[in-house]
Parts: sequence; structure tokens; C-alpha cells
Amino acid sequence: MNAQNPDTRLIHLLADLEEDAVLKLVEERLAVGHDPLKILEDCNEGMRLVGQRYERGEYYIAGLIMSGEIFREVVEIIQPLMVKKTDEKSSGLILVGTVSGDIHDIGKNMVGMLLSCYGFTVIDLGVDVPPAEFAAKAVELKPDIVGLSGLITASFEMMKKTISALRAEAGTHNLSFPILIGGGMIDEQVCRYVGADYWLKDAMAGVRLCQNLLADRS
Ligand code: B12
Repeated sequence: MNAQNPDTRLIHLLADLEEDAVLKLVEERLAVGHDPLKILEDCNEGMRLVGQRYERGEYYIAGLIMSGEIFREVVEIIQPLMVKKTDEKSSGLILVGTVSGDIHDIGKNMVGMLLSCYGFTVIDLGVDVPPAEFAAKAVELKPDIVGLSGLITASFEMMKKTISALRAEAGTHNLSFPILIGGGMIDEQVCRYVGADYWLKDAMAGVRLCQNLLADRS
């Protein structure tokens, strides 16, 4: 690996929880015109390494907390630079939230931020959202798309319950919206198990999917 490569360096600095060095490098990369989205992707990769170290017992919960804090600070620097990509009217209403029992919100917030940049109106229900609350909000707001986030294995069961509740309420109130799920451990099998329409592991891919899904609207 090339120690001079700033992308690789950022990944490893974050994985090593070197807070000050991470923030300094982010500022330096922005100053020389690096794409903010690429910087976030590198940080995401660093978080994956943190997760692996936690799994191997090299980090404890404090390491996870610290990595979350560093990522939050990076987003704070980057968010004001994520200019709105469109001045048109709202591209659609997207309801997002992290399912019940799960308090991970960094990925969900990133998806919300990017969707807003691309002209979508985002209603974020936060974390640990009970299925009934998700369903009630969907009835109240009539979103074009619903996006669920979940990062822990236990979230799969909650996604399933949330999607059942959403579909039941949608049926009763004659509503129709695709349901997307996202999170680091999501795959096709999980998607089928929980009954979602689409699954994504990447926030920007989520934005593109939302654009495609709503492209044909009048
Ligand atoms: C930071 C972190 C924490 C922080 C979270 C802080 C916060 N405010 O979110 C804290 C310390 C709170 C935490 C707690 C726990 N954590 Co944690 N955590 C992580 C870590 C290191 C990073 C997660 C992260 O933010 N990544 C960066 C973001 C940007 O990535 P992301 O969330 O995956 O999102 C991207 C995509 O998935 C996608 N996406 C996400 N959501 C959505 C939604 C839609 C609609 C779309 C389109 C896309 C999308 O877009 C994003 C950008 O591309 C992960 C390891 C990992 N890499 O996943 C472990 C990890 C998720 N945690 C784990 C565990 C075990 C826990 C705890 C149970 C630990 C404990 N013993 O208490 C608790 C659970 C608490 C709970 N009930 O939720 C495990 C889960 C394993 C499992 N099989 O369940 C992981 C995988 C670590 C590991 N490898 O063991 N954690």
C-alpha cells in the first residue's frame, strides 16, 4: 500500500482513530479540490476496518463510539460543501429512518443529506423507530419512497415487521410506495427475507435509484 496516497492514508487514519490527523487530512484534501463524496467513501471504508477490529476483539465499544464521533465531525466539515445539485421543485418525498432496536444513524444521515442535495424532500424519523410509527407516518405523509436503515443483525427482523406494517397500512389507505433497505450487512437474501423492494449498500446508489424510480412521474 502507498503510504503517500491520501485516500489510503485517510482510511487508515480513521481505522486507527487518529481524530486530529483525520480532520486535518480531510481539510487538506478539500483544499486541493478532492470530491467531498470520495472523502466520505474513504471514511466509510475506515469505519468498515473499525468494525473488523471490533469483531476481532482489537477494539471495544469505545472504539466504535470514537469512530462514530470522528465520522460525525467529518460530516460537519463536508456538509456545507455539498451544494444542492438542482434548483427545481422537489424531486419527491422520501421517508427514512433506522428501524426499531438499532441506533446507528451515520449511514442514514448520509443518505438523507445526499437525497436533499439532489432535490428530494427528506423526512427523517430518526433511529429506533417502531414499526407502527413508521407506518403511521407513511399514512400521514404519503411519501413517494420509504427507506429503512439497519446495521445490526437484529435489524432484519425489525425491517420485516416494519415492512409488514407499512404494506398493511398502504393497503388500507390505498397508498403505493417502493420500500428500500440499506446498511452494511444488507444483501439480496436479506432483501427477500424482509420483503423489501430494493436493497442498497451505498448512499449514492440509493439517490440514483430514487431518481430512476421517480423519473417517469408527471
Ligand atoms: C460507528 C458504529 C457504532 C456507533 C454508531 C454511532 C452512530 N451514531 O451511528 C455505536 C457506538 C453507537 C455502535 C453501537 C453498536 N454497534 Co456498531 N458499529 C459502528 C461501525 C464501526 C460503523 C457504522 C457506520 O456508521 N459506518 C459508516 C456508514 C456511512 O456506513 P453505513 O451505515 O453502512 O451506511 C452506508 C450504506 O450502508 C448505506 N446505507 C445505510 N443506510 C441506508 C439506508 C438507505 C435507505 C440507503 C439507500 C442506503 C443506506 O449508505 C451509507 C453510505 O454509503 C460498524 C461497522 C461497520 N462498518 O458497519 C459497527 C457495527 C454495525 N456495530 C456492531 C455492533 C455489534 C454494535 C453494538 C451491538 C455493540 C454493543 N455491544 O453494544 C451496538 C448496537 C447498538 C444498537 N442497538 O444499535 C456490529 C454489528 C454486527 C451484527 N452482526 O449485528 C458492527 C457491524 C461492527 C462489527 N463488525 O462487529 N456502533
